[in-house]
Amino acid sequence: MNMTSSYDKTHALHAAEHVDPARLIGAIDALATIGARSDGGVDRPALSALDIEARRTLIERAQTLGCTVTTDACANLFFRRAGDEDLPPVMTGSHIDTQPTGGRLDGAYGVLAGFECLAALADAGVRTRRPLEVAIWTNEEGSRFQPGAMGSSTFVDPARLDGFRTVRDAAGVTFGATLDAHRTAFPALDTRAPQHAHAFIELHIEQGPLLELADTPLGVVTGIQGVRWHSVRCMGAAAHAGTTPMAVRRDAMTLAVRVRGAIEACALALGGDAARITFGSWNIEPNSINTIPSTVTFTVDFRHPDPAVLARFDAALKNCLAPHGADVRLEPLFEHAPVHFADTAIARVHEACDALGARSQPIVSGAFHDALHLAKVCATAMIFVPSRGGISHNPLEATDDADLVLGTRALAHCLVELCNEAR
Ligand code: HGY
Ligand code: MN
Ligand code: MN
Repeated sequence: MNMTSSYDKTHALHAAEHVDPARLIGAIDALATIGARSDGGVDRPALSALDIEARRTLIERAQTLGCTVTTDACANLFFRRAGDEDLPPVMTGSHIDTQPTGGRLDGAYGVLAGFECLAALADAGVRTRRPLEVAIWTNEEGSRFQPGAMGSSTFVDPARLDGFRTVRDAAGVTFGATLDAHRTAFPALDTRAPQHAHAFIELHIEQGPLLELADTPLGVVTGIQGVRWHSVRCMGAAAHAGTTPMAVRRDAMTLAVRVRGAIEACALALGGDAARITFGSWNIEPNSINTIPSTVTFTVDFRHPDPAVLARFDAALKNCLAPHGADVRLEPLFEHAPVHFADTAIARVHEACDALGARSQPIVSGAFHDALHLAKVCATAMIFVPSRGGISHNPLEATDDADLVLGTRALAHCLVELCNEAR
């Protein structure tokens, strides 16, 4: 059925109605097999062979959907459906790299829902004024290479790429080497012409408990809280576990545990119930049962919605470390202020939820997302669906199929309305 190009509101609803539940869930199941863990989770590190394999399957699918496929210097992928007018596109998408013990939805859902919208538009015969572009942003998780959201960050500020290229993973591989390998893997891909988006809408699982507790199927995300990532390196002296008296030891782990406690106490005192402090990654040298640790390096991940608290945390962190002098070294890895999304984009999300007759509620994201960076250059907002038990970054991560489908229908409605905006 070929719709007229009048761009009236029926197009958005028509596209939403053509979202195919079986096709969406089938695509999620298929992608989850690439990096599948035996416990039902997914381990697909950024720009690993598994990530390349997943990208290859999605490039092939995009080509069957008639999309043009391009990439950029940070290995972001862009799948574009032409509009009637060559205006700045509306973008959607997310990431397909995962945590080591990740779930099958974090990031992947937003990318595959974008693909489902492309397919639903084709099935519905809906044309749009503007192009619609689905993006895969590189290294959103920041688990293999810090910081996170590197792909969307360089899309917005290309000058950041040179610094990112030198970052090394735990095995000593540079991010730049993986980017070069990606280019080799996809030699025929054209480079995307520099062009900012008209708007960006990211669909994502909430990864927390609030929507499920409120029994609300859709979250209208109004912003993202702020984040601080640091690495703390504690130095001691390797010595024999059996012969070295306790009084003369310089045990790096004893120092690290003391420093960790001080940082946690200060974060909770400053941030109260809204504070989120995590010491997730530890590296011990020489990591031997009978040698006193010479060096212990651990990471700090602090989140808070209030910029004043984040600023006070930065200062307090230095005070926590000062008493230990040169034995403790702090390295900043990532920081971003809290973000408030554009009211115009938030309004489109509200409109979509209402048009579908779905209950929704405003929510601020506890996790960061690529929308963090896109919000700097275009009207940006997000849509959340509930996470079962609020669980994420865990193989048990799950969302009811009905919610996954409803979120995708809301995305389709929102994207079509934005695509038909003349300015
Ligand atoms: O850490 C985060 O908030 C995101 O899941 N990468
Ligand atoms: Mn994510
Ligand atoms: Mn994540």
